[in-house]
Amino acid sequence: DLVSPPADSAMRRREFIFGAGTSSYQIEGAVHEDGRLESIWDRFCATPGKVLRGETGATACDHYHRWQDDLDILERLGLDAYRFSIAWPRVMDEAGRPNARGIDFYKRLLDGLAERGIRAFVTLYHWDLPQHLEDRGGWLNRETAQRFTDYADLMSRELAGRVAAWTTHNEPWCAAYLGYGDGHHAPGHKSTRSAAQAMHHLLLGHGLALPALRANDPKARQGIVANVAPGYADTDTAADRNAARLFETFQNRWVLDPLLKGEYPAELWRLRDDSEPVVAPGDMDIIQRPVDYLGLNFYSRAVLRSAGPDRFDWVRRPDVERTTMDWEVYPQGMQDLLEALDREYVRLPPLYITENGMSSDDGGDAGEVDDRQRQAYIKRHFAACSRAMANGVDVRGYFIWSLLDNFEWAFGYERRFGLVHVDFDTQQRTLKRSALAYADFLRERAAG
Ligand code: GBH
Repeated sequence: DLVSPPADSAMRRREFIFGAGTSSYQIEGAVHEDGRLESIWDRFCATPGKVLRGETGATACDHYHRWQDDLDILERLGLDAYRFSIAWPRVMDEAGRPNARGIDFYKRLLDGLAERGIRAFVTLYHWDLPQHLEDRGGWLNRETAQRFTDYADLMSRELAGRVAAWTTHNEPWCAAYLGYGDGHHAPGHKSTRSAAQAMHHLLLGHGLALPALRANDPKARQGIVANVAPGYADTDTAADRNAARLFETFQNRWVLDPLLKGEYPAELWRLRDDSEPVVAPGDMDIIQRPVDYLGLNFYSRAVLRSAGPDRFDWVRRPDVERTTMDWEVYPQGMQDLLEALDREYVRLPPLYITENGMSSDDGGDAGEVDDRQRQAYIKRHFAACSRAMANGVDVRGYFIWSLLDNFEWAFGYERRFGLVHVDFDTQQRTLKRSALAYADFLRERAAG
């Protein structure tokens, strides 16, 4: 089969978790139902020019109504775990009071997973901030970290006992930098100073939420998910090697250093003339509170060359395999990065690959979806992860992004990451060959 780790891989051990992931705004739709409030992504999508072809998450995969079918697909695939996110605007009103109808949706979903023997990895924040909080400054307002803690406290009280692992934030780098720095994501601010401040408040919210999650749901694991990418020097010169290092500071250390070392890398504030965030006394101790695990989302690598002191440029290598996102397929990068993080961070907790996958043109036909590029992509990344594990890196699980073709943020519906094809006219789901091959491997592992 074409989607499986190598025969001798530690990933074949029974306790290693295989799953797939989604996020609320990308799949749920039903944006006006059961008291859901507006999110920053509803507002961003309604702003002309922000999302390709003006597409929105208003319907998406209609998962809010089709969740049972989607759980049946998870069961059919034989997955150990499902990673999804809760839509904050569904579960609290503007005064911070619980919205029972919204919360009930997630209770039904979690019960449905339990009935099928599938563990839940639940993300609290996958970018859909309630718009009323953005109207008060969003992540630029320190108060939002406190509101996030209230939300985490409420969810972990309501859903305690049903969740295997809580994730505070998905990819703070994207939420901070794409949302407040370059403006490609909601809420669409463009200022590097804002990005640094938004990042600080996101991380502060993470740290503040941890004690509540632990107290309310002591059997669950608590962690955070970061997007990471290794940087490679275009040429073997000191200047290009430094450019690669600066990229990794910007992309990886900006998030991982405060979490695992309790400090921001000082050189960060020289890159692109960023300015330091306002940090109150004690904040860094809150941010570096221990977590049970770190989730890593891995897609590609970057190749960099120097563009002067403290400056780097991306280099587009010709003649390499790419996905329809135009991201290079470079599995070796996963092994290199995992091993580098293992060397770099003394306090590195157990790891999960919480996202890995690719977008491809799989054709719009129902019936058979022949996505052999995805099958090969997954298999090669499984092998890279296995090599890192053989060299001592503690990886506990692996989630493919994504279960379903879905709303790919600023790119709308054209970039298809799913193991399962979705026809967005009919909402018909079709398992792609990658999904069938993944299921074959999981069945074989369960039997053996
Ligand atoms: C994830 O973000 C999101 O969590 C998910 O919602 C989304 O659907 C999925 O990925 C697919 O986009 O030159 O290596 O730096 C992805 C974060 C950050 C990954 C920027 C690619 C640029 C390529 N992305 N990164 S690289």
